[in-house]
Amino acid sequence: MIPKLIYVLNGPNLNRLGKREPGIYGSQTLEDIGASLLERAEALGCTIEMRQSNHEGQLVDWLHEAEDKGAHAVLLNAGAYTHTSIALLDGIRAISAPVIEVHLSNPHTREEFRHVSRVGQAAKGTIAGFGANSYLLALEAAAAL
Ligand code: DHK
Repeated sequence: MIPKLIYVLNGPNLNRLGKREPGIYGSQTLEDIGASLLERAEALGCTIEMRQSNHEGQLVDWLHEAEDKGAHAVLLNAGAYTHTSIALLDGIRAISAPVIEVHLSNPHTREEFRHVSRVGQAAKGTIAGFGANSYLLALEAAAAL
């Protein structure tokens, strides 16, 4: 069976995971999360393409790339662009692959400006608040689509 290709796109400041506000985002690095995803992906019959950028346009380009490469789904933690980026909202709408919004923290329990999600307006669904485990739960959901 051909493995399902899952893109995992990470936005600004997520390259600082492990050092960045560990009380909110936990102690695992993005590399740690990538390693756990890889392991789980294998068991689920998926392959993972994981990326991180601090630049909005790069994330849009990768959404298009995911579509062009025939991705089964995209997991997207757009960091702060979640709350501001109409370019990402349009980018999600511009592809047919389902996008699952992922967050380590639960933005709804935090500052008011985090309560709005542009990404969430176009996402298939959202998994938030489970720390690094949010990514694994999102992968399970993506594999089951
Ligand atoms: C990550 C960020 O960088 C924040 O800007 C979001 C999200 C929440 C997270 O919890 O993964 O507000």
